[in-house]
Amino acid sequence: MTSPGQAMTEWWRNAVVYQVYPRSFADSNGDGIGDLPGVIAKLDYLKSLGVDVLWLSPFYPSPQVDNGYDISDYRGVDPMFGTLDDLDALIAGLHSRGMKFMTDIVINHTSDQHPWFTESRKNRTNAKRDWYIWRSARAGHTPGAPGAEPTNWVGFFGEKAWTLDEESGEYYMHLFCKEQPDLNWENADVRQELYAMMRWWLARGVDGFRMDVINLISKTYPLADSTTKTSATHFEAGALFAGGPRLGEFLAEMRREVNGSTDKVLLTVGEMPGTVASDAAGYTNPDNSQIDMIFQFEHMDIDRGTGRYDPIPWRLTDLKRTLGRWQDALAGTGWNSLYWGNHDQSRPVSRFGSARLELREHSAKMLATVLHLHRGTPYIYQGEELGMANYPFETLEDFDDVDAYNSYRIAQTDTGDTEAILAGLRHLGRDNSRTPMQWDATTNAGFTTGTPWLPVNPNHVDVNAAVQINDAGSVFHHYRRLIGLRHALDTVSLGSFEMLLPEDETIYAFTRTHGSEQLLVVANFSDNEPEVPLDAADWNQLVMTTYPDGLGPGGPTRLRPREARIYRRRTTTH
Ligand code: TEU
Ligand code: CA
Repeated sequence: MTSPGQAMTEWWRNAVVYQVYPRSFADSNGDGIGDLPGVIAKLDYLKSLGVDVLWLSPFYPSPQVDNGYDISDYRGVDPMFGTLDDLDALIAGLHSRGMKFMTDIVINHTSDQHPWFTESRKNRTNAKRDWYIWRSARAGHTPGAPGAEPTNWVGFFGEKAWTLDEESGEYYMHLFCKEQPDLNWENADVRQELYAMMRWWLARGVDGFRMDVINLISKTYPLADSTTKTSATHFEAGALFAGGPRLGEFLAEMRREVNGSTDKVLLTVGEMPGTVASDAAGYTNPDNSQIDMIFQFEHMDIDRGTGRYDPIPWRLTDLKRTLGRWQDALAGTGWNSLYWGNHDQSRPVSRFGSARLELREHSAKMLATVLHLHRGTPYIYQGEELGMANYPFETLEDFDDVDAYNSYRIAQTDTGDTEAILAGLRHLGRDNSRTPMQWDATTNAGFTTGTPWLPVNPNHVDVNAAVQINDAGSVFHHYRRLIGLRHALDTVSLGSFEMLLPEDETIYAFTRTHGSEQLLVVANFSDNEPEVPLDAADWNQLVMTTYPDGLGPGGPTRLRPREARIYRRRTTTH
């Protein structure tokens, strides 16, 4: 049993992961869609940032109904992104620079174009029928009639979780689009085929797996109606389609079959929407040999009202309460993933930073400082290191996301308030993080020589990598310094966490302690200049501040707008 704070020696304990959404990162052939050669061309950029792992979102053959999270061939590369040779070159390029490659696998569901599903749906008796979740119409109901779905479940994109296959007269389950049928993990053949696929990727040099919605692979059987109103990010713990009774068993089996097949220490990360901290502590406890860390969603809910695209004012005390709860719950033997954004979330600087343009950079640096000084593994989503912001979407046609279109259509029928859903999508929509990476101030931000699949943010003339790489005071270099601090100090990666000022709605403050070294982080989440209600005499070594000129006129006891500071001291009491 590893004791709290005991040195945990896996390489990823002080690593920083950078997520690339290939479609929007760099386009090498002018078709307006990012691709693998484009990623390869930017490896020196990632190396200069100092990140350790590249997490690549799906690049596999896919009809692209959900931008690749609907896979039709697990062992290939979609021609729009390149070839397997390109992928091998990417992995080799990362390894030659001392970086690692984590691939994103979607194994709760496949595309409906996957050969397994086209076989499975042929008839009720074929060998692949039980590879998916098929059920007859609800007793007493005619297939296709309203209410005939086997259960009342509503999926993540707001639609019913069952679609009738006219051919066979049965329904199949899909917790996302109808083009994403759920695999039946109760079938051992399915599991073994997926483990074999994962081992195939290990043989190609993969160093880890990000597993999409992996807590959905164990459903609660027999399948029954849900008694709680659940939506994508608001479902109560124990929802019938998440975190079912066999999840730990499946994760442990996967670890034996996949991690156990290599001497490499892999990084395994499970995306687990709706999981609560107490469950996560079990999944990530090394003694349980299940998974290294998980993506949880609790802090992604603090600014959502009844629906995923129903933005509400959020409170700093709520943010501190949830992040603090997860730090405490995973303090001993668990492990956190730390993130503000990814390809499913809007840009953190627009969501949690200042509305004032002149405070955008300060907001980005402050948010980065707070996140990267927590205990766990920090994730940087492409462009976050530049302070990239939400795009000024106007009409529904500006978006290119199935989740946006579904949500709009559901709002049309449910409330009729299409302005409200559009406002919600503008603030929280996934496409905000999917607009092209901003490399420079030229046309299309250097992302493509063609027409980009999503428009480039007009602010790229000011917010771009080229200008920031040459500016030591930029957001880019602040991220680089934070990564360097994590690599240098065990206190950052392993130190115990204590939240301070839990009831303060302006300042986020906490300490990290490891042996006799203690760090203090104080961050101002406001546009004002609050007093720092802490004993400045105790903290005399300033490690870092997000303002270029050291402490402001207010000295150590006053923070400037959206400023964060890191202090260090030696303690004798530890
Ligand atoms: O997201 C799953 C998930 O947690 C959803 O609630 C997600 O936040 C949703 O997309 C809300 O808009 C994963 C992938 O990250 C996402 O891109 C995919 O669309 C989804 O699974 C299905 O594979
Ligand atoms: Ca391309």
